[in-house]
This record gives sequence, C-alpha cells and structure tokens, in this order.
Amino acid sequence: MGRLVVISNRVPVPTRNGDAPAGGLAVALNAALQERGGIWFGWSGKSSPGAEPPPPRFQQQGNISYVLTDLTETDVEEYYHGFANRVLWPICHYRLDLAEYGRKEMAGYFRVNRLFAHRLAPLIQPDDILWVHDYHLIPLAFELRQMGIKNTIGFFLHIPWPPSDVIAAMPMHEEIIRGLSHYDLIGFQTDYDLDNFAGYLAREGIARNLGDGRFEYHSLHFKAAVHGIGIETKSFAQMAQVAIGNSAVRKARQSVESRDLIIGVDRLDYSKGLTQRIDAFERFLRAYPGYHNKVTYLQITPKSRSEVPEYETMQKMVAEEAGRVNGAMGTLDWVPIRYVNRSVGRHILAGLYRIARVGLVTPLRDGMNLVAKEFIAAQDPDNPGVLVLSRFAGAARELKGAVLVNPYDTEGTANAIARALSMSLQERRERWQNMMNFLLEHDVSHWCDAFLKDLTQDKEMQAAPI
Ligand code: GDG
Repeated sequence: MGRLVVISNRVPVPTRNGDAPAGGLAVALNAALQERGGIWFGWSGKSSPGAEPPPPRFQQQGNISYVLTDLTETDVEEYYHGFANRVLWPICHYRLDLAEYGRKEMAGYFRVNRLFAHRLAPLIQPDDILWVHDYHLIPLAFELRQMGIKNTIGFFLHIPWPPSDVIAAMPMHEEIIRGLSHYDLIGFQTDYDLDNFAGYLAREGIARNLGDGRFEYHSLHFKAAVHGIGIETKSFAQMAQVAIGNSAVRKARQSVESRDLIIGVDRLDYSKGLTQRIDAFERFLRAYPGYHNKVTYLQITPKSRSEVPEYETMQKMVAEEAGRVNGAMGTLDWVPIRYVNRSVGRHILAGLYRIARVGLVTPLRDGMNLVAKEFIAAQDPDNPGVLVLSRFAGAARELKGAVLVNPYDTEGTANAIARALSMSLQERRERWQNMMNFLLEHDVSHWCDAFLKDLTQDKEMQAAPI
C-alpha cells in the first residue's frame, strides 16, 4: 500500500520536542502516518489579510510531512465561521433554527476547498491513499478529481448525519452533497447516520443503491459504511490510574471531601445539552433531598468557537444557570456545582474521571462523544463509576452498559442520576466490564485500520493476480 495522506481542517502538529498533541484521533492518525509515511495537510489556524494566502509551510517529523496552509481573513469568515460552523454544524446537529445560510459563505466554502485541492494536488504520488476528515471538506474529492487526481479517497464524517428533511432544508443541498459521490468510501459514526444518508440519496434521487453499502451516481461508484471512532483505551486507562496520584487530582478529591463526584466534560457547544443537564441536576437535588451536601457536580467546559454569536450566548447562559442553581440549592458549606470554564490537562482529566462516581454525558446530539468512552476507560475495575449517557450520542449505539437518558426529559435524567448514585457494586461492575471489553476491542487503532482496510480492499482485489 502507498503512503497515507490525511486532510483535515486543522492539523495537530507535534510540539518542538516531537510530542504529538494529546487526543486519540491525533495519536492514531500520527501512528498510521509514521508507519507508512505520508502527509497531514490542513489549515494552519492563521489568517492573513489580502486576497491570496502565502504558500503552505512544511514541517517534517520522522516519516510525516505536516503541510500547513494559511487562509485569508475572508476565507476564515466565510468557509470556517460562516458555512462550516454556522450552516453545516447546526444542520447536522438537527438545529435548523440556528443555521444562518448565505450564498457568500457557501461560495467561500467551495473556494477554500478548491484552494486546498490546488495546494495538495502537486504533493500527491500515484499510489497515495487519501483520507479526508469531516464536514469542512465535503467538496474536496470533487475538486481533486477536477485536477486529474485518480487516487483512492476516503471521507469520514465525525458528526451526525440527520434525516433527509433536515438536510433538504439547506438551500442547494444537492450541490453540496453530490460532491460526496467522488469519494470511494464515506464513513459514518453509527448505523443511524448511514441509514439517514442512504435515505437522503434515495429520496433526492442522487444515487442508486446497489445494496451492501454500495451506490452508483452516473458513472461513479462509492461505498458508505459505519466505522465508529474509538479512543486509545489501554493507554488512557493507564494514564488515569497514574493520575490519581497527581497533586491537582488529589487536591480536587480533598476539596470535595467525602461527597460523591459527578463529572461532565464538554466543549462549550449548544449540541452538548449543558443547560438541560444543569436543570436536570437541579431537579435531581429537589427530588432527592437526601443527597444535599452529599454530591458535587464538576462541569469542565473549555470555551470554543467564541467568534460565532450562538457560542457567546451559550457561554453566558451556562454560567448563569450554574450560578442560579448554586444560589438556589447551595448552603454555607456546600456548593453543588463547580463550573470550570477552561481547559485542563488530559492526564488531570483522566484522574478526575477515575475519582468520579458518575459521568454525565447528555448531549442533545453528538456524532460519537469520546468523553463517554474516556470516562469508562478511566474507571477503577474494582469500584467503577456509572455512565449516564444521552440516547442521542453516537456512543449510545455501542455502550450498552450505560444508563441511557433522553436529555430533553429533565425528570427522567434526574431519576437516572439518582439511580447511578445508588447502583450496587455488582451491577456497576457488570455494566462497566461489558463496556470496557467493547472499548478495548474497538479502540482508535482498530478504527483507523478498519477504515483504511475498507477503503483499499476493493482496489487490492482488482489488483490481485487471478
Ligand atoms: C467531534 C464530534 C466525535 C474536553 N475538554 C477538555 C478536553 N476535552 C477533550 C475530551 C475529548 C474531546 O475533547 C472531545 O471529544 P468529543 O467526542 O466529546 O466531542 P467533539 O469535540 O465535539 O468532537 C464527536 C469526535 O469529533 C470524534 O469523532 O466523537 O461526536 O462532535 O477527547 O477529553 N481535553 C483536555 N482538557 C479539557 O478541558 N485536555
């Protein structure tokens, strides 16, 4: 097999001392790239004034060449904040009410994808396998094909694919979605996403379903399949075990005293259901007064996408809601909710998961949700905590030992918190073991290998001697 070329909106470039940035996806893709050699291409995160960004920068690290391209300020505004984050993100998370569609932004989205194709094409060798990531880059394969690139190209969507009517509410959706037929394989997180995608293609008459995940559009053939992403289960479990000795984790443990810790960890995003979760926690406290002064709910929420107005509003709403509940329910010696509005180190996070009794992961919609998986991997096998998980997270299709909730049902979620806190050790162990077994088998390397195998096997079969 040839080199691997990974293309994503942002590139997790290793630090000066060569460490890859933390995070399962970066670790797994870096490992795959190191093994076979290749390129990781994407936006540098920088913008420059003027009409044309400067040529891309190269950074070599072992077998991997990181290629970073700047964008102009207009590109960032239209392609990234405008179309990707204000149209595709809300639509794929079923939030038609938040989508702000504009022709200018859509033009910017296509323009940046074309720019990426122009900058990437000269670097591609005939045997390279290309793997494009996420909703920012749907039209990239089409643009590359226009430039004569015939290589195998795969696409993985990290976020949900909603039902046809939701996608069809996006003006010119056919123009955008048709671009996907230029990929050889389109990967989704869950069977629900794949079903929705197949339903959309059928309803809009975009492609003929040949069965077995294969589709035909004019002369193009492509496959679609489920490849749910995993985490680096083993090493995350080890990190959590070590991290309970970390001084920051020990201090956090001491500061909650003998109370049970409930933990939530989410980027600040409306898809994560943060205000609904805080309301459910308040409902739990009101319905179960026996838990007053016996629990602490720690919510860690780094800021994200602050340039998008909805995220500014969210920031205020979550802080206000946490403050309101603390004001209403707290006492002189007990603050029910600890709200940390910034990022903490990954190893500290692992330690905090481990000392928590309940993991609250209640997004309104999520492609997969890696926090749910990290929480499970971090638990002490002898005395594991309980995962309370939204049925609308992709992870709910895999983690059968979680206590599933509907995050719109405040009372139901409140009851689930109480159930998690009072669950017997035997039940906790059984549920945890079931999920941990799954996560050990389906870790992020498995995800990476399985996707690449699925992407390349047809070509290999064609090339094999008879
Ligand atoms: C997208 C999809 C899909 C969070 N706070 C801190 C921190 N984190 C880390 C978590 C986890 C990651 O960020 C978040 O991953 P999620 O999967 O939960 O969510 P998205 O960022 O929305 O990711 C999602 C994912 O892509 C992968 O395909 O699962 O559905 O939306 O790893 O631990 N890390 C550190 N400090 C923090 O404060 N170090």
